[in-house]
Amino acid sequence: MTACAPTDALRQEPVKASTSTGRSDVQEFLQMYNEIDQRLFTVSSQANWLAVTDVNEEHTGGRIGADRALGAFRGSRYVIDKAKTFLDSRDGISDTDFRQLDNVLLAAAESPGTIPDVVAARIESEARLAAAMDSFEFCLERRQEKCTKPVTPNAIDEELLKSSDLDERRRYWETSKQSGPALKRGLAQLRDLRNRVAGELGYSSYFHLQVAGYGMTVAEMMQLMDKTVEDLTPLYEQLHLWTRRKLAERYKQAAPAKRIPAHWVANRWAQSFPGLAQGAENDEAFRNKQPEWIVKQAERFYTSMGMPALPKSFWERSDLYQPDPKLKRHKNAHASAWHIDRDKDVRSLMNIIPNASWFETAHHELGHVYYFMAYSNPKVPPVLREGANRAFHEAIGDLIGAAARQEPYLRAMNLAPAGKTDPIQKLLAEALDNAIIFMPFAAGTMTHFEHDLYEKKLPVDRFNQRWWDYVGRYQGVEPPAARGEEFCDACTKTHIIDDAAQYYDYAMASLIRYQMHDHIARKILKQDPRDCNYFGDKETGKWLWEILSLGSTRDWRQVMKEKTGEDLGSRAMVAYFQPLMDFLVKENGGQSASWR
Ligand code: X8Z
Ligand code: ZN
Repeated sequence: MTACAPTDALRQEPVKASTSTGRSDVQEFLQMYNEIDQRLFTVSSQANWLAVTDVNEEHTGGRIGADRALGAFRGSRYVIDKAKTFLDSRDGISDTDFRQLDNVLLAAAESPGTIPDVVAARIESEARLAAAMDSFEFCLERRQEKCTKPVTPNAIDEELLKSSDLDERRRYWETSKQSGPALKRGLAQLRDLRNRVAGELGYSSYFHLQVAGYGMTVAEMMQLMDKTVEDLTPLYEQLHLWTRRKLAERYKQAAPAKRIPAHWVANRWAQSFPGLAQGAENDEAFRNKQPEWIVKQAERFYTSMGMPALPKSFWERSDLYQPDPKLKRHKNAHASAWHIDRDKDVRSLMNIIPNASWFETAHHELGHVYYFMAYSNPKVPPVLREGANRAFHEAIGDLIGAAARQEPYLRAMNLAPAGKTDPIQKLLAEALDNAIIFMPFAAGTMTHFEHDLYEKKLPVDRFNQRWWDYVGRYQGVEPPAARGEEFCDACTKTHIIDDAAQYYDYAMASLIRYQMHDHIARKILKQDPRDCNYFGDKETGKWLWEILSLGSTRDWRQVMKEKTGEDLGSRAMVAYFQPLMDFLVKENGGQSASWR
């Protein structure tokens, strides 16, 4: 069996790469484009991989060179003119070819050859800022300008999860914000360059260009995000009220009347409130495991549903664990998945230590990797080897990660805490860890901040104030003390630097995930969505694989409607958590939950 050939249940007939109908001039152009683009993309991905897994001047230079070569091809006048001409004369062009041409133009807009100096400056600035972020050393103690106590992001997270000493918590939280000032000016410059690039092909900003990948306008995306926040606010407010009391008990303080101090929370950006639900989280179960077991166990979930094993090259080429500090190798701290050649070379970058959070993240990353593997098939031309949309890509691993929290599965794998877990505590843990608490951060704070950054050209001396305005408004969280413009707390979030103007992807992914989960539980497994088990279910695997293997050959709205029977929305998510809402309203005794 070749590396990622599907198992029997999922086998597909190989088909020729190009569609047999449609205009031959268009097909000739697309064939040429796909071939060259795939090669240049591979070179660029390899260089980028080196640049983020081993940050040094040489690798940053390599990335800049490879990205410039890719950009020069994608944004060449020839490519832009051809794609535009074909798109204008729609006649006789098949749907797949039309979608390819659309993607060709979107990629061209990232590096238009009509402004080569701006494109070159943007590529360089992006590489240098990423290198500055990836090699940043967080420091707990300094003596005479020298760091005497460096600390890893993993160690900061562990401290914030465990410590109930508020002074210590504050020290660690403030340390986690040290990278902001070092990145602030660079982000302001990069924002201007990104906007100038996007403006060249008529986009109002870089934010607009990223939203265009969904076939949506900026106003439509913002409306969807605002509606999502609105739909989930009643539950978020109840959770917030409950959390205020819970944390106050833990720290032996009076409960905050309104906003929660940021250093009270076990996540650096308060995008989740982990470690609070009783007996539903079981970090201990992971303590005696090897880091490799975490990824293997995640893989087992996918293979149990009939998906293929990860290719051997995944294990050889990925970079999954924390580097040995003695080696002084600087490596990006944030998990990611890579489709190096738009074919069989799939990898992941993580810094796994055995705990519940990395267990979840490993499932997330493998969701991306299985998506890569599924759409790398002859029916999908390389230019369409993407998710139905970017949010679909984010949703798959979260769906499986959530399935891996289900009790029957945890029991079978000896990962469940002793005794039967209260179902409400389980729902509570899910809502706090990554579902409901996440939504005002993703759809509110992050999306609105980046909207203002790019669309409104937010002045650099208002970055931090705007950030905390949104954190306060959407999340009900405040800094331990005033944070002036000498800081850039938004800059400490990886995506603001190197995944720009895309964070609404994750909010939309949450909607997609609950919609898919609802369908799988009720229509395929015929089980209760709050107590079901996909592990080993081949039919669920087949249903998912059908979606994954389409890549972006179909419109995502149609895929959603056909596969789940409804349009994208928050219905399934709200329904799933309804028992938790009822519980919290009682528990909170009808107190006013709002901090506004
Ligand atoms: O960045 C990620 C993944 C990589 S695509 C680990 N996530 C977001 C984050 O960490 O902020 C997953 C959920 C949200
Ligand atoms: Zn992801």
